[in-house]
Amino acid sequence: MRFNRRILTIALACAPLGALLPASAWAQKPLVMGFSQVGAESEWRTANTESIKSAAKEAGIELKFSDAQQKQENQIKAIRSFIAQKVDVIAFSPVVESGWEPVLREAKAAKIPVILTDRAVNVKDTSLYVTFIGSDFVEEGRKAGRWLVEKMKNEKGAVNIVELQGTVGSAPAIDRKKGFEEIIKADPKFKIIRSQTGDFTRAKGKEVMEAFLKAEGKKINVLYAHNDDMAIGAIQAIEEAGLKPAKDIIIISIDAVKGAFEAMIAGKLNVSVECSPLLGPQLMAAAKDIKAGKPVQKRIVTEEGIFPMEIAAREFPKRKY
Ligand code: GYE
Repeated sequence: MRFNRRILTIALACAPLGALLPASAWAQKPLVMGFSQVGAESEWRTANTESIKSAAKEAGIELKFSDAQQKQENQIKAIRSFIAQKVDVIAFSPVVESGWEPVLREAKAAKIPVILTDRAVNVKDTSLYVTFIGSDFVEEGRKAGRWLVEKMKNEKGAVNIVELQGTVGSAPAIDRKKGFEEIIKADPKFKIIRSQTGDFTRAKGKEVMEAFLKAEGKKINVLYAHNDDMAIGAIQAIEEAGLKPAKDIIIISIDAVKGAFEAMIAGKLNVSVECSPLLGPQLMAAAKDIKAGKPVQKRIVTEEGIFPMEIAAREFPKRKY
């Protein structure tokens, strides 16, 4: 009995100790981040995952990483589990733009800040997330369009374009289409004759390109692919159809991953617009700032360029993804 009372006394004496600890001692406690990734659909995504994991390690942030296999329901489940685990920060790359309000409201009610990386969400209440770190996809589409307009400036006849769209409903698919169309519509000779999703993967890119070739054959002058992986898949389909990629069909894509540089050096891809997947360091910095109560910008835009095949060999050794 006496022994028990002693334990109780010690416990009570220790209880308020935490509150008396200096702030620096609490700062030692690693920040815990729950991250819900889209999947592993492309070379871009692999580099993005790698960037996030290594940046977390470097920043001393404990990362709970979850792969959604390109399914929104899996992302919602993961976010709910992060809320239940009371993580310090939730970050995610939303596979599609819409349908996020309920789960984001749950995170807000639990007072867990949310950071969006890579892709945006379509919500009326923007207080549901703290910041969005990622590329300007509309501008990427415009860059692709501007390159094509310049390339075809002496062309008098129709320019028939086929388009391989990214995942249906995803921010990059919606925005890259919008930006590209905005530029090419200035000249009616540019016509998108077929447009279909290839879900950002090589396999689907190849499959859909085969269908385009079957339906349109030699009428196709240009392929605009929303990412490099789909373009690489399509290149195979074009070769198997007995045509020369980048010559018989001009090919434009987005991301500028290593695979695209290899294709450009081999003379099979004309141009790739850069989209950097190396978002890890910015994400970890933002998470730390948020936890420290520092203000963060609502929108953090990644800086990017464009790489035509003529400079691919020179640029290749400098590429980090
Ligand atoms: O372009 C594509 C990936 O959201 C920017 O997703 C990203 C896109 C990227 O699968 O390759």
